[in-house]
Formats: sequence, structure tokens, C-alpha cells
Amino acid sequence: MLSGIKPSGELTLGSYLGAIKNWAERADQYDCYYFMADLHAITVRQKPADLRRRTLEQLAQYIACGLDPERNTLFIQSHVPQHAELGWVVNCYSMFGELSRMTQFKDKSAKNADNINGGLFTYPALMAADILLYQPDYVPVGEDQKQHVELTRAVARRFNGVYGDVFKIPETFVPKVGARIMSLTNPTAKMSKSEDEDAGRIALMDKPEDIMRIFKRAVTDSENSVRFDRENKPGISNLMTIYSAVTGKSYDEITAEFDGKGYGAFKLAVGESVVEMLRPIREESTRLLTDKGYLESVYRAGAEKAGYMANKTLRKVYKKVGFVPR
Ligand code: ATP
Ligand code: LTN
Repeated sequence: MLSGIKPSGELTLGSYLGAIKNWAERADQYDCYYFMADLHAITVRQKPADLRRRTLEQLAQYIACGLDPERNTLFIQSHVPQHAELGWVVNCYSMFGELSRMTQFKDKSAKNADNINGGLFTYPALMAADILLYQPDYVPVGEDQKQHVELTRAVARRFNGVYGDVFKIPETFVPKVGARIMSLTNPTAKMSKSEDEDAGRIALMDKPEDIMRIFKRAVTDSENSVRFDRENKPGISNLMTIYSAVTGKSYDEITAEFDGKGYGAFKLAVGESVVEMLRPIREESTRLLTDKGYLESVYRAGAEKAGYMANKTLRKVYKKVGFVPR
């Protein structure tokens, strides 16, 4: 299994329920590679000091979310140069038309109209390289990244069609509940770590009182009945998704639990469930961040192991396309 997240903001409840929770739950079954996608982060302008700090915070949070570095390879994308190298090759097998159709590119171009750079456009080619280097069976991501994994599959098939079986064709692994957590203030938009205004987003490191305040203010509707209807009741449906993903209860069970109780009680219960889920993660991340030496030993060992795997695939690719071996 392989996945990554760009350190472009604080990890949110969306990143956790859509992706990281799935990673941590499967560490026993798979050989797992997870990284901080710093190369991807600079497709949008970043303050250098913030990027550096967030990359390390993200590593601490991965570990605190249950990714034991002894059983998962955790690394920083820019420490493994094969990502950029294969990224170039994949670029040459990705079509202008297919890159133009990517929803994330269209969204980010609209939101960063003064910086529609080449990297933003070819972002999915680098992401495909990230994935294909490790020959994974599964790529655990949220709903919004499915399109990029589809593109990865298409490019890998195209490449294999020309050169033989070089790449394994990976499958997307999206959670049944929680693949798309919406903003709490604007429940028709995705909760996002870099774009959502503060009031709609829960960060993994938020304090309990802040989490409760945000949930109490979550946008709902005027019907006062807790039932799932994404179209007509996006706010309540989003809260139900969060509650279901955190507690494992089905939508029917949640409707029954809050029958006649009103939205106030429901919001409180969702908030409290999230507070309790995040508490150990926040405490452990805070502790880990005081031990920079340990974090450094983790990302160094991770880069070494990842580099070994990545290099094997890259050499094969270079040979196939006809580069003279060094
Ligand atoms: P940015 O705002 O910088 O674009 P983001 O908040 O959209 O970032 P990503 O780094 O793009 O987050 O995503 C990290 C992982 O978490 C991806 O696998 C993504 O699919 C998943 N994810 C992000 N936001 C959500 C969400 N709201 N619901 C479910 N999954 C999510
Ligand atoms: N594009 C992803 C981050 C990402 C990724 C990857 C995810 C970069 N490389 C490889 C899975 C596999 C995002 O925006 N969340």
C-alpha cells in the first residue's frame, strides 16, 4: 500500500477519516509506504519555514495516528529523488487532454488564478510516479483523489503496452464511510486543509473546546430531524457521516438514537465523539514533536528503504525507454 499527503496545511478530520485512518488499520496486512508530499505542496506557493515545520508535524501526526515506523515506511518525498526522476518520464506519457480534465487542476487554477504554473498542471504525473515507483496493490485515498489514481492506471497501462509489464496496475482504496467529509460551515464544499476557512474545518491538533465550538456552529437545516439525505440535508448528512465513521454506527442507528432529541444534542454527541477520537492523537503528536532526533531517525530510515524500492523500478524504466546505463 502507498499513499501521501502534501504538507500544505494542518491535517484535518477529512484527511484522517478519508485516508490516514485506513492506512493505520491495515499496517498488519500490507507492506506500507506513506510520505509527506512536499514536492506536490509547492505547486501552490508556500512559506519555506511553514512548509518545513508542517512536514515534520505531519510525520509526528502520522505516527500518532497509529503508523508505527517499525512496520510502515514513512518518508519525505523530496528525500527520494526517484520521484522527480520518474515524474519526468511519466510526464512524457501523460496526455495534455487527460491532464486538462483533472478536477483538482481546474479547482486549484480557479482558486490560484495568479499562479497557474506548470507543476499544478502536471501534478498528477508526479503523483502517478509516486505510486508506480513502489508497485503497490492499493492506494488508500479520499474520494477527491480517485480521478488521479484512475489517470495513474491509464498511464501505467499505456506504458506497459509499449514496453511490457513494467508497472503493476494499482487499485484505489476508498473508505465506505468518510471518503468525502464536507466543510462544517459550507456542507456542499469539501473540508480542506488549505482552502476551507477556519470555521468549517477541524484540524487534528485542535483543542477540545475549539472542536466543540465548531460543531455547535455547524450549518444544518430547519427540519430538526436527524436523517440521511445528502441532497436536501447536506449539513446533517455530513454530521451523520462523521459520527458514523467515528463510532461505527449505521445511519439507521444514528437516526433512531436521536429521534425526537433535536439538533443541539446531536451536534454535541458528534463533537464529543471527535474530541475523544482526536485526544490521544493530539497528545502523542505533541510529545513526538519534542523529540526531533527520533523524527529524524524515522525519516532517514524511511528514505533509505523507500529509495531502495524506488530505484529498482526507476532503473527498469530507464532501461526500457532506451537510456544508456550510467
Ligand atoms: P489542500 O487543501 O492542500 O488541497 P486537502 O485538505 O484537500 O489539501 P489533501 O492533502 O489533498 O488534502 O488530501 C490528503 C488525503 O486526504 C487524500 O487522500 C484526500 O483524498 C483525503 N482527504 C482530504 N480531504 C478530505 C475530505 N474532506 N474528506 C475525505 N478525504 C479527504
Ligand atoms: N495528490 C494527493 C497527494 C499525493 C498522493 C500521492 C496520494 C501525492 N502523491 C500518491 C496518493 C498517492 C492529494 O492531493 N491528496
